[in-house]
Amino acid sequence: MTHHTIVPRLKDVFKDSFRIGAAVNDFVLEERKEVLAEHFNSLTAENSMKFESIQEKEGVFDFSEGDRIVAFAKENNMVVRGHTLVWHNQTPEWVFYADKDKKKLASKELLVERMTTHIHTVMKHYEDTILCWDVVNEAIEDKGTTRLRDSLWYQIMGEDFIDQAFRIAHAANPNAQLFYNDYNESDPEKSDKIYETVKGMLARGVPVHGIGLQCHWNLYGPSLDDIAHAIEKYASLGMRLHITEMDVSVFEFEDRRTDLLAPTEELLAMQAERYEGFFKIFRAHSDAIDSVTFWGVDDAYTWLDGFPVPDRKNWPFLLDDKSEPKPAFWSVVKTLEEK
Ligand code: HAH
Repeated sequence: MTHHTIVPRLKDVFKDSFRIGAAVNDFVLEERKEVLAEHFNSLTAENSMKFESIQEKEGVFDFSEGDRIVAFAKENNMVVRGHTLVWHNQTPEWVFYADKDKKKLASKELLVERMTTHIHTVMKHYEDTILCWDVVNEAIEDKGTTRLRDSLWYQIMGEDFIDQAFRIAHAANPNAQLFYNDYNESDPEKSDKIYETVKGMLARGVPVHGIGLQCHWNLYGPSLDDIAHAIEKYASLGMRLHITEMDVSVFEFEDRRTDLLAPTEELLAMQAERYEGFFKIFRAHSDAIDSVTFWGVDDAYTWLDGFPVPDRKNWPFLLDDKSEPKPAFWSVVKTLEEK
C-alpha cells in the first residue's frame, strides 16, 4: 500500500448499515482526535461512566471525564452509548454493604434505593446526550446450567435485580433505549441463557429494547456459524442489536505465549479473514444491527495489553498502532462491494 492510497472512512463505508463506534478514555480522546473524527460516529466511555468512576463515594458524583467524551461527540456529530449502570465489576464495595466496616451486607431495600439513586442521577445528567444505555452488564453465568451469575446484586436482590434495573432506568428516561450487554454472547449455551433471560423480561413487560453483543473474539473462535445463530436468535425477540465491545485478539484465550513483539504477516492475514467473515454477517443482519463499536481505536492501546496474560501486547483492531489501515481494515471495507 503506498501513501497515495485513499483510505475510506469506516463510518461512510457503513453508513447505510450501522454506526461505527470506539471506546475511549481521556488519553485516547486527547491523542486520537483526528482518527476518531475521521472514522467513527459513535463513542463509548471505556471506564468513565462505570459506577466506580462516577460514584466512588456514596452521594459524590463525578461526571468530569464522561462530560469530556460527550462534548467531543457533540462537536463531531457522534452518538454516545452509555456503559454501564449495573455491573458486578468496577463497582465500589460500599454499594453492597450496610456498614463502613463491610461486615454486614446491605438489605434488599437499601440496595434498591442505591440502585435507584445511581441510575436516576446518571441518566438525568445525560438525559439530552445519551439515548442508549447498557443497563445491566454481564449478569449471566458462563458455565454449566446455572443461568444467573452469583454476584452481590443477585445475592441481595435476587433474580429480580435485572427487571428492577430496567424499570428504574425507563422511569429515569423513557426516551432512552435500554440494553442488556454481555460477552461470550455467541457461545451456544450462554446465548440460550441470554435469550431466555430477555424473553422472560419481555413476557413480564419489562422495558428492554436491545441486546449488546460485546464480541471479544479471537482468531480461533467463536465460529461464524455460532455468531450467525446467536444474532438470529436475539433478533427473533424483536430486539435491536448493538455490537458493543468488538476486538479480535491474535491469541486464543488459553494461549500463554509472550514471545511475540509484533504481529506476523500470517497472523494479520488470519485476522483479516476473520474480520471479513464477521462483517459479512453483520451486513447480512443490518436490519437488526444499529451499531458496531470497537473496544478501542487502534492497536497503540487496548485493554488486552496485559490481559489475561501480564506484560503481553495484543493487536486486535482494524487500525495499527499509528492509526494506519491493517489488512483487516481492507477486508472489512471489501464487504461493501460484495453486498
Ligand atoms: C468487558 N468485560 C467489560 O464490559 C468492559 O467494561 C471492560 O472495559 C472490558 C471488557 C469482558 C470480560 C471478558 O472479556 C472476560 C472476562 C471477564 C469480562
